[in-house]
Amino acid sequence: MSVVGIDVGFQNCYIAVARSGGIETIANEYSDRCTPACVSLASKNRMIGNAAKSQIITNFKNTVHGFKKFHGRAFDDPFIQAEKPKLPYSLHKLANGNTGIKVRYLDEDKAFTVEQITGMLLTKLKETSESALKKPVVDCVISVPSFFTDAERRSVFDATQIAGLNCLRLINDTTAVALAYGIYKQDLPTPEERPRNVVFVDMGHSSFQVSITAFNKGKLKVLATAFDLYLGGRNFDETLVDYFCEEFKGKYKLNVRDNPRALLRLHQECEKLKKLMSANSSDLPLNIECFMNDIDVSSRMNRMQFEDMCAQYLMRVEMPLKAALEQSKLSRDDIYGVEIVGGATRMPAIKERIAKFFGKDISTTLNADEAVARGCALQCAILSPAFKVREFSITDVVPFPITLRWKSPTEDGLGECEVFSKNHAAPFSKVITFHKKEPFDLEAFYSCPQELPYPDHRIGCFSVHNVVPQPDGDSSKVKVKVRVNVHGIFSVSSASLIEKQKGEGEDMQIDSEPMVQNEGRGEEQFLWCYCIFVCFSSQRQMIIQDKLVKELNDAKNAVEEYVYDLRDKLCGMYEKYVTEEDSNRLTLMLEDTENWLYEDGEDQPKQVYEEKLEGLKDERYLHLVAEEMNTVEKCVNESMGWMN
Ligand code: ATP
Ligand code: K
Ligand code: MG
Repeated sequence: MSVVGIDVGFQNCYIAVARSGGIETIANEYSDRCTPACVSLASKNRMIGNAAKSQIITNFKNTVHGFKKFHGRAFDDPFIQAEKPKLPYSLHKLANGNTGIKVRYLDEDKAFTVEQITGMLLTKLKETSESALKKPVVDCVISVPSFFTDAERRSVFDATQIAGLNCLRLINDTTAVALAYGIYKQDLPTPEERPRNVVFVDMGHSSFQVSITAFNKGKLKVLATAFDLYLGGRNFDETLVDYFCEEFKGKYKLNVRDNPRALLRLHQECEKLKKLMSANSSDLPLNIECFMNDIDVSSRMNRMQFEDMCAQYLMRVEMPLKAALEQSKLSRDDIYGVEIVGGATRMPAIKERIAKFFGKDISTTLNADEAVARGCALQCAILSPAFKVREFSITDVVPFPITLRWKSPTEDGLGECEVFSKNHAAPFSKVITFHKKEPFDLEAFYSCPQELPYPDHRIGCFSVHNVVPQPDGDSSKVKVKVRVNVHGIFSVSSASLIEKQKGEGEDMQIDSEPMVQNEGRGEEQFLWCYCIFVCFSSQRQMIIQDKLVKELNDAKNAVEEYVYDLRDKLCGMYEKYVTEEDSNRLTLMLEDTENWLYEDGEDQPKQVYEEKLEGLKDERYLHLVAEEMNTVEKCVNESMGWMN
């Protein structure tokens, strides 16, 4: 069993694995531990990661990056609509209203779902882990931003399935970092002592996340999370891009925004300049040769100037820090340390603001790029029975409160109850008891639409079936189990009918302690409870479709491989055993098959390829050859045995 943790970033992905020596981050085939979140589709093939990144400018229409936040979002979503004009590739409204990514692939126009694109990226990351571990990788833990809602999490989860991964947990970025911080600490307070409270701050390319976590020996408990969804390294790149576009308009009469390639190049150069400015406060040059219309451009910038230009973004650093501290109900003095990760926290101005807010030096002991992946791998190790790791319990939080609503004979026809409050512990199950005479629906939604960084506050509608009155005509007691699972996804997981006990008349009652399922009481009767809809419902159909396509391709490839393999053998190891006449006959057969594959056999059902392969393998003559070879080999081996 594999133990793999993957940080799927907006810009950069990292993989950590467990090996005998412990947790380590691994490099891809370019000896790079960072794999760009980039997928490039072309007329002959697709490229993923570093190879795709090198296509960003040359094949800009079909090179997809910056797609992480499209997960679970409809095409009409304001966020998607705001991103759309900034993208070098096209988005497209899919039949179900979801966001499709339109590219030209294998000389055809295609609209991929974001699950498919992330699925491709994850497939690449899976392969990288497999070549490092030298064994198949299935089990893994993957990070998501703590602010991802149900629909976003479901969508990422679907992508993991497309990639053939078994995601044991979708873990929040900052929680993964907290685990990487805490699990090896020898000096944490005992469970009886006051916990050690640590702030974790992660600013990546697209967003800013903060969590405050309490540590005791053997456990961590997230107290609060806060975020700015739209504040990340890319805002600072864009600020520079805007500035130089303006400057070059005046200085060189260039309209950079009209030229996607030039604009992409400027983006890359601005990001480099931004990074240089983190280490260097002096005046730095920006030079791009043959930038546009054969013109070389050049300019200068320094950190102070840059920070002035970015004042509106720097101002926003404090808000999530403040929000997290308030929610945790701690004071600054209760904070033991502030740990920062994420590439964008390397900017001195960001560090200064964080340090100033908490009134203490910030710590950069964690690896800013790899901490999330390491935490994911640690969580995977904890969950994997195959790997021995220190016991460590993790309690996360529900980021947005969740309410259930149902039809009720009382209360103006509707009953409503907040089942998970903000920062409620997660994963967590609750049992809610209803008194009902007939089947009913439970509608789940996020309670505070105005706080929700997502346009649709509905989560799903769950139907509880087969509810009947008691023989005496009274209501039956129905126990419904609701749950926020390890992935942070909400569901109504089961319902059961319980014989009525006299003297209880309320319509609904909630048990807030997690209850053991199957108490073994004879009077419980399991009820059908299923989900009518989940917003932007998970894409099972697509996954099935992808699987079918893959199986079909595999079957076709198997025929092709067989042809190549046998052809090699005929001029190689079989040569001695096959007469020229037979060899010619077989070569002709292979040629026919190959031609067929490119003509009539181009587009056939899976079964046809399977039969073709069987037919080829059935060639009796080859069995004889193989048999003869085996006998010869055996004799050789035996004689070698004699010699030893
Ligand atoms: P997200 O967490 O938003 O999904 P991500 O995980 O891909 O994104 P990171 O890899 O943590 O993001 O950080 C990438 C960002 O950090 C980019 O904007 C990059 O330009 C920025 N960055 C990296 N190094 C530096 C540096 N030395 N100075 C300034 N910015 C930097
Ligand atoms: K990352
Ligand atoms: Mg990140």
